[in-house]
Formats: sequence, structure tokens, C-alpha cells
Amino acid sequence: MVANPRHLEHTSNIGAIDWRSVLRHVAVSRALDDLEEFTLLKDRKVLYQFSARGHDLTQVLLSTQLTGKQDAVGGYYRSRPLLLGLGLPLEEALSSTMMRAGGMSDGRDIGVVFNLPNKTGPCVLPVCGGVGAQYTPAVGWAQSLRYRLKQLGSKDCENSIAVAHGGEASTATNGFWAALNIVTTERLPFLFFIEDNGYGISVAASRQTPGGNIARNLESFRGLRVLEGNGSDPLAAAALIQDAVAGVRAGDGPALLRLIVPRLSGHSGQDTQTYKSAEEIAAEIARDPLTHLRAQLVPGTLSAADWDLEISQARALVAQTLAKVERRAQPDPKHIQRHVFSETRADGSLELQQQGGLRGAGVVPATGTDRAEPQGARINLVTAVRRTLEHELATNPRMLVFGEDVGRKGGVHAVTLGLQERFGIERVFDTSLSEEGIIGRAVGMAAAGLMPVPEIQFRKYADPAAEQLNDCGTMRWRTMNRFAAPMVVRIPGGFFKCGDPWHSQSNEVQWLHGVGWRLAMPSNAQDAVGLLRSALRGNDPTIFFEHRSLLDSASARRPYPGDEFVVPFGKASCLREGNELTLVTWGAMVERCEQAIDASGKSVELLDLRTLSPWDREATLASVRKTRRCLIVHEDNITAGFGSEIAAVLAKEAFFDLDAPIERLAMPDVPSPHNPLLLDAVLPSVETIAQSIHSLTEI
Ligand SMILES: Cc1ncc(C[n+]2csc(CCOP(=O)(O)OP(=O)(O)O)c2C)c(N)n1
Repeated sequence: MVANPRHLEHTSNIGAIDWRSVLRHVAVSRALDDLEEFTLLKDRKVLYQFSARGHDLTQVLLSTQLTGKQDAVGGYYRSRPLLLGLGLPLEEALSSTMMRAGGMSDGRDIGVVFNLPNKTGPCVLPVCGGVGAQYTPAVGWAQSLRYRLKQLGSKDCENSIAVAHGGEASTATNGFWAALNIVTTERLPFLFFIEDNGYGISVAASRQTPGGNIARNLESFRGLRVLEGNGSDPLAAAALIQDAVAGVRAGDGPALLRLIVPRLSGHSGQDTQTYKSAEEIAAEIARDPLTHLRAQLVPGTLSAADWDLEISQARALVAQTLAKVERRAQPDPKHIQRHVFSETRADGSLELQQQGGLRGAGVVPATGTDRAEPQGARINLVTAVRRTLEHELATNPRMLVFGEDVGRKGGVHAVTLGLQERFGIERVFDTSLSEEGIIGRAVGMAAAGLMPVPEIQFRKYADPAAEQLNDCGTMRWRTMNRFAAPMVVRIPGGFFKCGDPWHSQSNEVQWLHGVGWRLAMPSNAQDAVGLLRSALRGNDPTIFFEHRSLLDSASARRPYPGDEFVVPFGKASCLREGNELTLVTWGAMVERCEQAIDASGKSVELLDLRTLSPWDREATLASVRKTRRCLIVHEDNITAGFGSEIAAVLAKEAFFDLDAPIERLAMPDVPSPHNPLLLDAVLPSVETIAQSIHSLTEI
């Protein structure tokens, strides 16, 4: 049943609310909105403005309830009053929208997408511009609370909760439904705090969900407590918010609270609201929660003079803050390429993010050794990855492995076989079939100081997670190193005995446009161990590509190189030395290139790049300067494949050293075909590679 204030289940304590403090925060939020909307936008000192007028009272009330030592919020662009209530400094808030130095992002991101690192009180995960992107990371935080309490004994996590804040239109997004499904299935301490202002820009709520009321539609959703009410009514809203939070905190499971609020401005500073009638706008103004708050407080709780004083003090405070922000410097363009990845200072120390990752939680993993100590018989790539995961799980209690079928079955490629048995269901677990949920959840876990290792079952099925992958990669940069979410995403892909457009895509180049991601593409079991371990102990999000044709191939087998073996990223492996031609490749093409070199009888230098982000430019340039010719072979489609990037760098940097054009051999621009005959026709083969070696060396 949808609860209203008459059906509250937890003892209400609205008497404990400091209404004067609530008024103060709402008044400051209003004064900020007014300043931006009516002055700074016109002066072009703010370029993107999202007023929270009408949403402010409910958000400030929510902030008073987020008292858990490990509470976290996933918010959106209209969440500023909530953040102000949680301690966002006013000067940082305004310098963010005014794009000044410092702030949330040093002028890199739109000012209203805030973040609030906090390891000992409520934190706010980095807000994204994409509607609905806030939900699954908040779910990851909620799951981390259970994990940290049970597995790490973090008492602070007891009774802490995660809240996701969004508008009613965001309940139509993939992220919302992915989150809803996970929190109810897993019974996580999670609150959906939905402020329904009736519009998603200009689209009415009735086009987002049947009947326009998401609360009503979710009444029968199993495992979800649903509440709703009027966000303009201070007492009713306070009671509902208290009750919803108290229920989640008490362990009743997830809840959704829908509060109806007026949107007292256009969607953004640019929006003139011509789609609303004058009557509608007047009716919204009549629902202004600030007016209702005054009626509530004056004169019983506050005198009219005290009320006016709070309003004028808020305006004065905002005016003083503006003066300070105006004196702040503009961000320095010199630094714009910084903090894409984790950085070290000249003395070798890490420039640590404020929150996220193992290091953000104060854990510094051992560095390992790049000297292999081969042990025993040769193992295949599957065993190599499994053994590495096993050792790291055994030595790092903050690491979790999860994805579709990775638990009892041990993964569709058997890579995680036996890991759940050994480490338990909290650390190695099956997820629901939602890639958005898998990666989004990993983002929240990483922000909470864990090392998530999600598996995407096949390369193509990372597509539904594209938004979370993208936002994860840019997190460090857009928060100016305040937050980072290091994780290792294992993704099998590429052809096997046959191809097909679903399980066999390679398409690695997409990750290289995903700013902030490291990418490893090992060609053998030894490199797989070393690269995976580097990534698991690293401080950046990493895609670890497990090529399907290499999982059990004879060519990829190597002895296990030891429990501390690491391969540093960005170091190519020179597999053959030669002086007539440099052949650059990676992944499953390595074996074909070796065979082609043998068949050609030419002196060819073979570089296996091993990682593409970063890639070893120096080794490639040095080799090409020596051999004066270069052939690049890859499985990914040829147009704008990574070979183009390598060729462009060589053309610029080694132009006068070249005796022949740089050549690329790659899959034409078609999806991977299924029939092996068709697949063979499009993949670079030993024969076509050998032919290219011949024609290039004979120029
Ligand atoms: C994934 C995505 N699609 C479209 C947009 C453009 N957009 C920004 S806000 C918005 C409407 C959101 O409405 P709602 O969730 O109800 O929140 P409100 O703005 O009303 O507070 C749209 C379509 C976006 N930011 N992200």
C-alpha cells in the first residue's frame, strides 16, 4: 500500500527537527538560485543553471536525516539543497557554477554536478549529467555497506544507508529499473527519493509512467516499501522523510518515497516554460514550500522578524560569497590534461584521490615483481586468470568478483570455477542480468574503498553498461582527483572457432575513446597473470580483455609465473628481433604473426603491445626507426581501429625514417561473421600477413 502521513510505521520525531536551521539552508539555496538565475546567467558568469526552487525544502529535510556514519547519496543536477544541508561549503558551490578554480571540478564540469567526499559521515558520489546514472552506483554503495560490515568488520556501516535522489522522469531510465531490481532482490538498505515536479523538461509525468505516478505503479513490487506525499507541506513531508529513512535504517529493506513538489523555474536557465499555461504556473507558485514553511513556523516557532532576519542574512551571506568567488582565479588551462589517470609526483609518491579505491581507503597493495619465476607445467589462460584471481582474493579482503554466472557455474568460460566455494557468496557472486547494474554497482563499491572485479559475459554485452563505463572513466578527471573508482572489468571477446556479431566482437578501440580506462589485451598466460595482477593492485579502472580463442589455446599456455609477478602497463614485449620490418600486434593476432614471420623467411621484429592504454610508443618508434618499415595487424575493424592511431603517430614521428608506407591489416568494416569459412575470409590470416610482409619488405 502507498503510505500517506496517516500510515507511518516508525515513531515520528519531527519535534527534534531544528526548523530554524532548515529555514536557513532553504533560504541560502533560494538566494543562490536567485543570484544565478536573475543575475549571473545574464552576465554570462554562469552558463548552465538548474534552479532547485520548489525542491529545496524536501531536500534540506532529507539532509537532516542522513546521520549514518557511512550514508551516501547518489544525486542529480537539482540536488544542491541536499548537498548544502550535508555540508557543501557555499563558496565551493558557487565557484563550481561560476567555473572558477577549485570547486568540485576546477571548472571542468557543469557546476551543479557536485560531489562530496567524506569518509566519516554522509558522502555524495560524483553526480553525472546523464539522467538515471545516479542509481546503480548508489546501489553499489548500499551493497558495500553489508560487505564492509560483514567481511571487514566496519561497525560504521551498521545502520548506514544509501539514497538515490532523482526526478520523476528519471524513473523511466534503465538505471532506475536496474537499481530497483537489485535492491529489492538483495534487500539492500536503499532509499529512492523521488521528487516529482510533474515535468521532465517539458514532458509530462504521464508520459514517463502510466498514470503519471511511479509510487502507485510500484505498490505491488515485491520487497519495496512505497510512500508518497506532498513535498510542499513541511510537517507531512518531514514525517514521511523521517519514516522512510528510519525504515531503511532499521533494516526493513529498500523503500521509495515520492514527494510531489512544484518546479518554480524553468527546467534550466534557458527554459522559458512556454509549454505551461499561466494557470499552471500560478498553481505551482501557490504550492511554494517556502510560503508553506512560513505559515507553519510564524509566529508559533519564529517571530516574523526572525523569519525576515534569516532570509536577509541568507541573501547577505550569498552576496559576500559572491564577492569571494569573484576574487578567485580562473582555472589554469595548463592543467587540463591532468588527473585523467592516477598520477605520481616527482618523488614517486601518489597524488591520491580523496575518496575511492583501495588507496582511498588507506590500503596500499604490494608492488610485486616483474621477474617471472615459472612454476610447474604450462597452464592455459583460463587457469592463469583463475589462479591470479584466487591469490588476490586470498590476500585482499576488499576484492569482490561478480557477474552473470560467475558463482555456482564458475562463469560461462569456467574462469571463476571454484572461487565462490572457496571465498563465499558475499565475495564471489552471481548478479542479475543487467550490465548497467553490474558496472554501476562496481562504481559505488569502488567509491566505498573496495576493489570490484565485475565480469561482462561477452564483449558485445558491455553495450548496456556504456553509460556507467564512460562515467567511471571520467570520474577522476571531472572531480579533479576528488573521487576515483578503480576496478578491473574482465571481458572475454573476439572470435573463437567461429565468429558472430554477438559473442565474437573485438572492438577494443571503443575503450580507447573511453577516457580514463586502462586496457590490457594479453596474448598468453604469463602476461595475463602479470597484467591482471598489476590492474588488481592498481589505482585506475581497467578493462582486462580475455580473448576467447586464447582461453585454451596451446600457443597461449605458459608456466605460472608466481604469486607476485606483475607486468607493468605500457611495456610492449619484443617477441622476435629483426631488421627488415616491424610488425606491431596484440591479443589473438600474435600467434598468427609469429607463424607468418616463420613462413616469410624475412627478418621481422615482432612487438606484442600487451596493453593499448597506455601503449608503448617508445618501443614502437625505436623499432620502426631501426627497421624502417611497419606493418600493424589487428582483429578489430580497420576504419579508425587502433592501427590508425599507431600509423598516425609513426607518420608524424618517424616520417623521415620510413622506406615504405605504413601498412595495416585488419578486419574489414563488417561485424564478425559466423560461418568459419566467412570468418577466415575477413580475419588477417597467416597467409595474408605473410603476403603483406613480403610486399612491404620488397618495396
Ligand atoms: C540520459 C539522458 N537523457 C536526456 C538528458 C537530457 N535531460 C536533462 S534533464 C531531463 C529531464 C529530467 O527530468 P526529471 O528526471 O523529472 O528531473 P527534473 O529535471 O524535473 O528535476 C532531460 C531529458 C540527460 N541529461 N540524460
